[in-house]
Amino acid sequence: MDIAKLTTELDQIERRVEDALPTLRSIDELRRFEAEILGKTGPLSAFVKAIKDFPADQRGQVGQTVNSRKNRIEARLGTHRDALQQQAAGAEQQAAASFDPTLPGEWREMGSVHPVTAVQWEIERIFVRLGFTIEAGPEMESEFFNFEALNIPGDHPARDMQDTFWLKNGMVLRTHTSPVQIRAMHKFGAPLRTLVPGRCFRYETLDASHECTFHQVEGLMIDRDISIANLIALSKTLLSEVMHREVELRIRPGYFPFVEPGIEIDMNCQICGGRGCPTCKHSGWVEILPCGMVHPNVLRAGRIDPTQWTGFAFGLGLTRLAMMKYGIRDIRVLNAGDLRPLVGAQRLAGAIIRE
Ligand code: FA5
Repeated sequence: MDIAKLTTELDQIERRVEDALPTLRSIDELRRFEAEILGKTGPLSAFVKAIKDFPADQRGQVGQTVNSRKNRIEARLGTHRDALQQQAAGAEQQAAASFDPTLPGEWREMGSVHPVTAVQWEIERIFVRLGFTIEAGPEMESEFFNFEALNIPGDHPARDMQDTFWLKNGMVLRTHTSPVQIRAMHKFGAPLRTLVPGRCFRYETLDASHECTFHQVEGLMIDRDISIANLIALSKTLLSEVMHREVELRIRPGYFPFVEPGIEIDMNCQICGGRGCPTCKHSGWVEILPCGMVHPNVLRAGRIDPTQWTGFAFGLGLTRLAMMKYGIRDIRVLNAGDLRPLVGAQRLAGAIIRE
């Protein structure tokens, strides 16, 4: 390369810089351009490296030319940086001066928890106040915990009460939260107060009030001299606290092999006010809280002495309670993944959580 060609190429670089400056509107853009022109792999570094290839008598002049052009370009970019920084400071000042703290804030749509979660948290708060611990158990459960330990042996007709998903490995998807009763007894012994919210699975025909995946909350209290009166009083308090009003309940005998006596507590349907609708299968009542006194065989399976201790257990239909609370007519919308039918309920649920 000769000096004339070098000068032409330096001219071109300077022109490129001049052309680019008006398009560089932010410090970031400027920084990127600077790196392109002045960086190690840029054209100016290549010229600096090339100085040594010129004949010795020309090197001084070439060096001077390259350095002075480099300084000029650096100065030009520096001036542009100052201008951009001033502009940014001015814009900030202007924004601060035009900020009106009396204007109403921007409305942002709030997210919310799922209605079932909202009711679950509410129930947990009530029971934690009463000294209950919150437990969890596995959703894939052994036949022993799901049935046998709950006084439902293999040949017992009560196995047909809960349509079961059997897995290839011989386990089941738990059909109820009751297996955690036994797990909690093994873990804590007596006395014991525990609450177990959780997902359950049944091979059901779906309708407005039956899903194959739904939530229950198991409650278990074991102590000395626990009676069915304690259970009924607690159930009434629980349901009216969750619904935030007195609710009409119907108590009738119920059969579950793991309790004796067993009772069913139904709530009058909050969707139709008890007149009858598809949600309550036109009966005016919704099965919500089956419960009873823990069967001695179950206490034994839990390694608790039934001559010393008594207890009650319940298996609240959490999903159905959430439907009653938020006026959700069809259980299928809860798991459908379409948020639109849930929006109203979720707003209410959000309000409850923020209370
Ligand atoms: C049981 O699951 C017993 N483990 C409850 C229990 C626990 C009784 C402790 C006594 C002592 P049941 O099958 O009735 O019982 O179910 C309990 C509640 O879960 C029902 O009242 C209902 O509200 C709800 N439920 C049951 N099946 C479904 C379903 N397919 N979809 C939605 N909710 C359901």
